[in-house]
Amino acid sequence: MIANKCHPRIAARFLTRRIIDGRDATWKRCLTGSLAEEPKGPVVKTEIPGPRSRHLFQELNSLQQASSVQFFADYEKSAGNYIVDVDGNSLLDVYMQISSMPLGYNHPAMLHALANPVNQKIIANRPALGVFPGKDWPGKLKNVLLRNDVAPPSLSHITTMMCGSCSNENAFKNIFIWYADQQRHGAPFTKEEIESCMINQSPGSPKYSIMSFKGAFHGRTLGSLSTTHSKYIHKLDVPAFDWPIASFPQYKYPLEENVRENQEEDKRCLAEIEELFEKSRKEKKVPVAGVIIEPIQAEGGDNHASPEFFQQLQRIIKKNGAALLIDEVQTGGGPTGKMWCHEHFNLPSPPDVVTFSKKMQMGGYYHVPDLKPKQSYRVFNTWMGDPSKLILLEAIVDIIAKEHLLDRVTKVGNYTLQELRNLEKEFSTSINSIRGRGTFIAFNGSTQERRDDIIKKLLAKGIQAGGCGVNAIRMRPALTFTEKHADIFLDALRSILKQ
Ligand code: PSZ
Repeated sequence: MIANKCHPRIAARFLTRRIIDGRDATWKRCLTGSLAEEPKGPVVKTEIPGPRSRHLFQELNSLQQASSVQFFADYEKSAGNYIVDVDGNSLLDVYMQISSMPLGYNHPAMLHALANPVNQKIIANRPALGVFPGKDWPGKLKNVLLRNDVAPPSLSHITTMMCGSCSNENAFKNIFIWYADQQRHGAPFTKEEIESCMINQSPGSPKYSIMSFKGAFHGRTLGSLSTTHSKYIHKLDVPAFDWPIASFPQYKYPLEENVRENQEEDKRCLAEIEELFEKSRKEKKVPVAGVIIEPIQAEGGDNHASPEFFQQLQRIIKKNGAALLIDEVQTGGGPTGKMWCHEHFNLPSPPDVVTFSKKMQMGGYYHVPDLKPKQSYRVFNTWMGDPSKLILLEAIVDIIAKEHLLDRVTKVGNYTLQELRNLEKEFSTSINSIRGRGTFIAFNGSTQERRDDIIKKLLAKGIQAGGCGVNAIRMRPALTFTEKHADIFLDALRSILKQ
């Protein structure tokens, strides 16, 4: 990887000049490198949050509930794998805006795409995509989101949306519409259905459900929140659908030493899923129209399940005439070493729906042709996505392909996992359960306090990491994360564990 010679601020200045006079070509030189120039390593100048962050916090907190803010960033100065805060601290960012920055900060290819005058018109004129899409929209969908090396294998249809929550929310609706159409065997809507739906009563508003899993996170809008079960603070005081919730496998690590127990765990969960299908239909009379599952439960603590579990799950779902929705909001876009994590599972047929957001820049879902609603305006909103985000995604997927970033993710991920396992051997009383695919990696602190303490000390050493679940520390670096960055993380972790 060639480091770019040009600081992002200088690049931005050239970009502005180019926009102003349209003649200066020197900006191009600034944008040909593949990474914005990164610091050589983390630089910590103040405690974090520092005085400037604390000052801004007071200002923001007087306007809104801002207690979740960790520090204020300087996005002009941030570069590649490093986030720079307003107090001048440069932090190696292995969390990347909750897993949503595929190429790190100020990637030249993304800045370049934004400077293109054609793209500026796309950014300035945001369409209501469901009614007035631009002339290039079908082509863009085909060439970016449905590109062979981007779309999940064998999924030919796409609905674009805004965020992860609303992608799941609309995918649920899409599944219910498909399910209802099957129940009425394609017959037209009845007068009773049309009238009853207007007052939220059946048969127009049917009692169907979406099955989800304990520990899952699928977002915070009302329908999605009913399928989220990671933390009470997300849910408390908010009415929820009483939909079935199954157990997600809880494995013992290391996997090689616990094969039989973990297979038993798969069986236990699969039996429970079969039972819930049965009970929902027969006892509760709320049939399950779809099942939503993360390929790796992320917010819930980086819980993995085996390919065999997912294959059997798909079999059970098909047997029950329901749809399988794989939520790849956090796993999609390459961090597991494949564009989509479910590609690791060798499913006999494609999942019915795959939702995405985060690294894909824009929300939405891929789906099988059967799920295309028969009427217009069934799944719809004003924006239905954002063409300006597709400009960025186009630049991103080009770089992923050109620089073979998925192979790199696999290589760096394997290296990091191996080194973490070595650390675990040495410090088994502090960390355990090393797990991951690609650079989508996590390990547990021996207790929640130990986990929190490690994250705090990593930050003091200039590393921005994140927690998940009860006691896990997770890595969600950019796809441009290298062994060099991994070593900085591992050295810091080692010195913390040694203390
Ligand atoms: O606390 C929060 O709201 C967070 S922290 C991390 C997320 C949300 N992740 C979002 C997410 C996800 O990880 C999965 C698997 N599915 C859906 C979502 C919701 O996406 P957004 O946040 O874009 O609505």
